[in-house]
Amino acid sequence: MEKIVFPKGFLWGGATAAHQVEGGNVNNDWFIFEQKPGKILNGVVSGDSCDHYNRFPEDFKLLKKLNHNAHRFSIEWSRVEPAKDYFSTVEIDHYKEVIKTLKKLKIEPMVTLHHFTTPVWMANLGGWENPDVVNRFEKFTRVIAEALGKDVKLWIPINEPVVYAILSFMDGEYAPGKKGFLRGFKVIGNMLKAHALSYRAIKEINPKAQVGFNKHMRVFDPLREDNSWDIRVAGAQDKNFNMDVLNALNTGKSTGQIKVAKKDKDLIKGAFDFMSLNYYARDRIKFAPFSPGRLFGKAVVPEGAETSHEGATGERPEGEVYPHGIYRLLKTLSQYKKPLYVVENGIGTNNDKARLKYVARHIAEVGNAIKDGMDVRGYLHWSTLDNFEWAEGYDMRFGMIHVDFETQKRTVKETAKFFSDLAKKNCIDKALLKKYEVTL
Ligand code: IFM
Repeated sequence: MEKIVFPKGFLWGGATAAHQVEGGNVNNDWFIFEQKPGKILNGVVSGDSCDHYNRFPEDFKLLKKLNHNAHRFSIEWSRVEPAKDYFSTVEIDHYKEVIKTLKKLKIEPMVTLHHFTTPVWMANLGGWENPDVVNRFEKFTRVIAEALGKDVKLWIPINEPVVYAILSFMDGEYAPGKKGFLRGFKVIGNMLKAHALSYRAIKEINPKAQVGFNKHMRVFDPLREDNSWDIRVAGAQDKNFNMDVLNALNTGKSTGQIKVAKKDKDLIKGAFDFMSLNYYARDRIKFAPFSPGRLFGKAVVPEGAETSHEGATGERPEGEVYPHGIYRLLKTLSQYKKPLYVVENGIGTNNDKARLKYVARHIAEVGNAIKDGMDVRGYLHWSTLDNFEWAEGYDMRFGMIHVDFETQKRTVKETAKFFSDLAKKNCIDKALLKKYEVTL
């Protein structure tokens, strides 16, 4: 095999989100949601999670040992602003310390400002359905950027806006558990505007900051390649889930169901310095005449295909493991002519051999994308630590590092060792693949 070499300075690391790892988050809407029966698999609550709020110094030292040079995490809005207009200096200092610790270890911080959780006070005002959320989020952004801005180069205002709108406001599976098609699109519109206000606020405070738009993308291919209905609905899902929000951001114009007010055109148009991709799996779409809510398509995993979160016991629909998908999506994102980062990619499984293979194959495809001229600057794995996987609770494990939630003991999995060797070499070569007994 030909060696797959990554550019000098390429970012290697992992990603987490506050509510999934910190523990003790009691001022956000997820905390309220978790207490309701039947919302989380096996009735668990996030509780202490990985206790990363207290253990971050040791966790970061471990990441350093594993040759990570970047780390994505989120700042919990409900900690920093636990009550409307009250900003906690204690919590701001906590995140200053988090960033200082990373910088000391020469691990580049990438900061997310909203990752699925909203302060209870904001949720009580209607959360992301209330148009005022955009001003509230901008205010929170300004407080953080003023306090921490000079030490952070890479920012992501909002994690996965479309996924959030679907799961939290259309399907009701995530907090705050609301349902409704139009409601979901209203939320995407508000998130797009909030992203743009946050983008401009961060740039005003620190013009050198790089602020990216985050998109969870899936590959939608027809289940039956020659069936015109499958082709049509797969295309519609790709447009609706992947492309509309990206094109609304790029042009500042309403696209598909996403409405952008004319007065907001200049605010939104081009409000991103990089695109950040979260990629997990492919959906093979079959025409489903009785599924209007899913644009008449249904995702079907072809028989014998590897699935993206084997080992899960939950109800979550599975996707098909499809490493070349990451290449195809990076190519799609290249049309916006901005740098690209993969900021989530992983598999929820207790089988670490399957994870290692998944990671190796996806990273190889990222390497191929770079070789073919795409400007990819980093790969951050989801996730560094096993953590609270939202409605799936603690059963679905995505970490490179195993966490025993009883004792808080961390154990490095083989995948983490593979990743560490790869980050150190900055390439995939025969010796690496042989050592970990993996084929591409
Ligand atoms: O755990 C989530 C994360 O919070 C957002 N992206 C997908 C991950 C795996 O489901």
